[in-house]
Amino acid sequence: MKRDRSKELWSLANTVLVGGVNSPVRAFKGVGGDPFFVASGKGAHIVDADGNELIDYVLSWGPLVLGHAYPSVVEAVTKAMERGSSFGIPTEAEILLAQKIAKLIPSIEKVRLVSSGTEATMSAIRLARGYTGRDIVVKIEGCYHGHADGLLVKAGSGLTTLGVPTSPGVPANYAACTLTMPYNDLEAARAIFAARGAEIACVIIEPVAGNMGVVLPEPGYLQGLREITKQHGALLIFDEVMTGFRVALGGAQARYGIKPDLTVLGKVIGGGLPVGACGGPATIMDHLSPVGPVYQAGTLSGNPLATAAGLATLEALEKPGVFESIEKRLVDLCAELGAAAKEAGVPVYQTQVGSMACMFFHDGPVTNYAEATASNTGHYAKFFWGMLNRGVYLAPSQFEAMFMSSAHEPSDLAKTVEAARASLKGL
Ligand code: KE4
Repeated sequence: MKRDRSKELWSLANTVLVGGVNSPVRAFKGVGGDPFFVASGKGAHIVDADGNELIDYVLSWGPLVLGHAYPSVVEAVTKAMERGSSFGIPTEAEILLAQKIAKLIPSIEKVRLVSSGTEATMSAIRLARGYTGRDIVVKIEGCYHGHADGLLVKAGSGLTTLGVPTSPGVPANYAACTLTMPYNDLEAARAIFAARGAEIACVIIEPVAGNMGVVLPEPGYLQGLREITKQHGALLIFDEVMTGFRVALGGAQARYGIKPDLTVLGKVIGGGLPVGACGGPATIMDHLSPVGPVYQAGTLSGNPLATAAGLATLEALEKPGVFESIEKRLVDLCAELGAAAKEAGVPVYQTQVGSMACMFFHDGPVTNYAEATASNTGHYAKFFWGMLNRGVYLAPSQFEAMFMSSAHEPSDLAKTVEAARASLKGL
């Protein structure tokens, strides 16, 4: 596949952008080689700078659940732009998006909109500390919650891909306020709380882990965390930046029937524009400024363009049958990919829930970070390039998720399976 223009852009990018990118996962370090540059996207397809058309299963790392340039989203953002892109003054659109979020996610009574998932998790942590008067945050090894200082401890996504799960630059005394425990391990949770329960402000977790590949909660795990946190007066924060509107229309909390104290959202609620959100009961949320003392702010928080894109996306997604049809497409595709791996004699362990999935090059099971990181990343890299050279774009790391959209057609899925059969051979 010709990539001359991408190569030109890549060398140019490296003269002025650190590592040639504005987010590390885009640099293809997890699969080797150089990234391509994208020129446009429509539906399930993207076109790179050399005119190669690719079926996209990354979808901007999750936001584009309707595919690229979805007509009603384009129309909503265009109209909003014509009315002015930002005011720093309350607008009706912010109310409408917050109402939609609160309607779809019952544990959310009040919302604070921000401009990224990182901002949302950072705000939620500060709120939990302010609300409880406690300092310690507990996170899960391999979960990723954006790049706020205290959360870059044993984190997933790009940190795992790049082999630096705990980032330099975070003061040791601050990192000491973050404790970590393995996913799916209630004994570890009980031990941490037995030792330090009175100091713990919150547990923050991706209810379905999506940043060490996709790892599902074992039966009873989330309920156990809910009970332990309640028993010790700590808040349970569900980071649903990725799982929100992907694991279920009401998020993982709806699928697994768990009511967190705070929920963090992003990605899908911006429809491809910068939106994050923190939400929960008013009794907690009203501790945020200007009602309460916990300060939180943002120039572009809730801006008209992003709220227009997010609202149009959720309105299209909540239409009867849309979410289910996306999930069905992914279930069918995963079955075919598993069959292709079996046919090729390649050991894989597959996970899928809602419209997100993962194929670990691993005998299985994969239930936590230690198991996920034992995957054969060499096999993954070969598979990635085999698929890309056959017109299918998967996440450039074993430790990310595969996403489906409502725009993927049966012909896309058939082409994907054919490419997989060829790419799995000889691994
Ligand atoms: P952002 O700050 O990137 O909008 O959101 C951070 C974040 C928070 N929580 C979860 C569960 C997330 O998955 C993310 C961001 N996800 C990564 C990909 N796994 C974004 C891609 C990137 O870093 O470029």
